[in-house]
Amino acid sequence: MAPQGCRLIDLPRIAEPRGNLTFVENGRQIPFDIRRVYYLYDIPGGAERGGHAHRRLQQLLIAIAGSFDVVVDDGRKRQRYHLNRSYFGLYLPPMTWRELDNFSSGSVCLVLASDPYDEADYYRDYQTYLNALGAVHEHPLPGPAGGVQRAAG
Ligand code: T46
Repeated sequence: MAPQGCRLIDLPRIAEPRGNLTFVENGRQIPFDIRRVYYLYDIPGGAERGGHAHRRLQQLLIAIAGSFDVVVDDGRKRQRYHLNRSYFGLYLPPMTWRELDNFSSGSVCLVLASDPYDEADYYRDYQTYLNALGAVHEHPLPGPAGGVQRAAG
């Protein structure tokens, strides 16, 4: 089972002989209004990103070029997603721990976010994150990532 609330979203794809087009609109394909867009690029081989959770932020992660993995953890369940299609987005609700790795050469991670950047919204320490979840989850299960879920395409 996927961590609480996390899911792959199949985005619209207009396929034409001259190329494909995918779009995202507020309140349509994703469950939040977009208030920030950023992207990760020029990522060196072996690099790891993330390693934190957000108190309130919702995000959609898209492999706009190349591929990478996102390990998602809600304090009870952990799932590794392999993103390699620009028409799939991984939705991450608030209070979701994420770690990104296995970036392919030339990969780009596009992120649509529900709020502007705010360092106060981060849990950057895993134990602090688990403690914050304590009221909700009594038996957190940190541990090695399980099987890989691949965006079917
Ligand atoms: C996530 C993954 C995919 C800003 O100034 N503005 C921003 O919008 C962001 C996202 C970051 N920053 C600054 C904060 C740090 O000084 O850029 C530096 C690196 O940020 P961070 O360590 O958060 O980067 P990642 O790639 O580890 O994580 C980011 C997002 O924070 C996170 O929510 O899901 O990208």
